Amino acid sequence: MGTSSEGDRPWQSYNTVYTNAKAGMDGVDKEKVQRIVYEMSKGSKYFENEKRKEAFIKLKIESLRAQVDKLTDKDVSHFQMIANKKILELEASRDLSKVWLHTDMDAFYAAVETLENPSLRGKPMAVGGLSMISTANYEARKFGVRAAMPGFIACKLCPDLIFVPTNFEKYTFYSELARKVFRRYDPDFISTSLDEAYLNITEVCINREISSDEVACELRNAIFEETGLTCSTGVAPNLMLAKVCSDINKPNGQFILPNDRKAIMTFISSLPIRKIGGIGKVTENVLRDVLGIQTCEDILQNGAFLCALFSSCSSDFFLSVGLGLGRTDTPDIKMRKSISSERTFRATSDENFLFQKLADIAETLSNDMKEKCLSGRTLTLKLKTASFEVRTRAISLQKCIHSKEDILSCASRILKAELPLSLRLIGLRMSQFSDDKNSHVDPMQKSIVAFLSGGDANSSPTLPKKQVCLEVGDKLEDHDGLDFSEGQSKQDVELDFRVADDHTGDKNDDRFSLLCDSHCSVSRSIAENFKMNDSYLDESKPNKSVEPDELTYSVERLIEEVGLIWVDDYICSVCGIELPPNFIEERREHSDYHLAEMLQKEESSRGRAHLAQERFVRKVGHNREGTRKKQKCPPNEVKHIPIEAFFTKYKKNS
Ligand code: TTP
Ligand code: MG
Repeated sequence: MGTSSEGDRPWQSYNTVYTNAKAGMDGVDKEKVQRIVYEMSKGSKYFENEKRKEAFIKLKIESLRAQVDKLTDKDVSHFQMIANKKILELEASRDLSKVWLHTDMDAFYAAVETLENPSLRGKPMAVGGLSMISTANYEARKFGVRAAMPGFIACKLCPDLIFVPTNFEKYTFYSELARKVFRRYDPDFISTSLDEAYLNITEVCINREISSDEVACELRNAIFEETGLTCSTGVAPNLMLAKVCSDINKPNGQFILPNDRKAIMTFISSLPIRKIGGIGKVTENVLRDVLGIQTCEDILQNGAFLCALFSSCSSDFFLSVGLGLGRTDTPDIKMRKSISSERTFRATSDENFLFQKLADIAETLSNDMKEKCLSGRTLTLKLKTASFEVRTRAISLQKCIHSKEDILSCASRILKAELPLSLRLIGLRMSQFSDDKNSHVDPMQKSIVAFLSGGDANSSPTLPKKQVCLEVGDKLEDHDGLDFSEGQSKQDVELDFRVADDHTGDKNDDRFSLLCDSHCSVSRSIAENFKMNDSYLDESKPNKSVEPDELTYSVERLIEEVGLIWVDDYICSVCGIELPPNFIEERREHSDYHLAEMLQKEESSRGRAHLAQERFVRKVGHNREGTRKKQKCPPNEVKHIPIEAFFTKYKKNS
């Protein structure tokens, strides 16, 4: 962030996700982008929030530096021995027998829109709107325009930018076409978002006696033939490296890393740590500023310090990155946790229409359940109101049901209690199936924690969360393992990613706190802002120092209650932007963005305290005593100042 020591170019140290390069942004004038982003944000609540985050990272860095300074030579050689031992053990686990391919569509949403409207070809365009864009084509990226950037900043960077609204149905359609191709190569492929997947192509290479290079080429051609869209692929011995590789020759390219230790170590040696999934801005800054680590090779050279400063889990993770190790197996996930169906439509309060939709959904759900021989006891109704507020209401039944009539009868009762309402989406989800031996955790099921870590998910002790379960080859974003009715959001999944191999139960675990800092920093800022604006947080423990998991959990709840949840683990309930679960940093940034917007609304209604209070209660859905209130007030009662005005207003005043 800008300080006096940065003289007249404070933007040079202003790094948000907007200034972070994506594929196709190599030649971009980074300083110009930084300056524009800085100038458009300066003085805003968003900017203040960024500053708070920076301050938090600085504190973390200072404290770690102090720890380094205290280490004696004897300490260092002790930790060097520990590091050497770990490296030997990790090295012994190296598996070079698998060939993994990661594939990622190029400028996916933008490419779909261009396919359907060829007049967009060659012109800078972004999918989204003035408040937020989902992605930009490669022409727009040359100007520094990128996904997760507010559209009004993108306009400033590229005045000729064309905006196209998002159309999720289209992207799902093309994604399904691509998945049909993936299945030919690996029926158990792992899909992590609509546009990317991991395929184990080991057997294809062996059975057809062709190289991984040829498979990658063939697959890309097949995807192009089926969809008319290009993708990029990476091939490597593990999932972590395959993902890094698919980004190297983007767009419409491929990169093959051979199953050879020497080749891997050479590749890894100059690789910036930020390229590794799971290493975000906070970790990058901390490792760089405390130990001077920039590349994966630097990690190995700092093994002793990493072991001294961080927990065993964290240092294992860092060292495995330094050795270019990653998962090599497909998760063995057999059981489904829930099944759902939903429909989106133009917002309406016509009750005949809504009940007809409900009947259609109940029929689809019932048919799907019959097909899979399922019968369930918990029915959840999901509603999205005209103002994008998402509500879920769950009902637990005495017996398991699966027929359309039974489902509809229960669902109708729940829906009736919510009406009158103007709705744009209705969904039904059935869970707690009759063959669930243990209603919450089936030992056969693995959470994403286990999937990424290869460990035992059920032993992950730190977070009070449920588990998300997948079926082999099923798509991540479609799964409903979490029960919203119990006050948990699917953002837990992101935390799982971050604490992937933390099974120690040690709440002081450094890696946990380090890797969760990014969450906590947002979390804290949200919490702090709430403290400033309304003492929402539990007043019985105002000065308690909160454990990271506890803090994160309470803020997860807070975010959910102020309205931001990731519907279907994909769609922001506040603005409708789609943001896959693996875009951890973008999601964090996005939450901050809404936080800033929300604070702006708070400010704009200052002086009308009674209105603000009413709105706050309405938004949060709770009164002070914590009982849920039904939302009945019309949504636009309080004047809404658009986010772009919010940014500029503060600039003028500064
Ligand atoms: P990405 O694969 O990250 O981006 P991309 O496919 O647009 O471009 P490329 O892979 O060539 O770099 O994301 C896939 C889609 O996910 C993207 O087209 C739109 C959506 N998305 C969002 O909605 N919000 C985001 O912040 C990001 C990063 C992506
Ligand atoms: Mg992509």
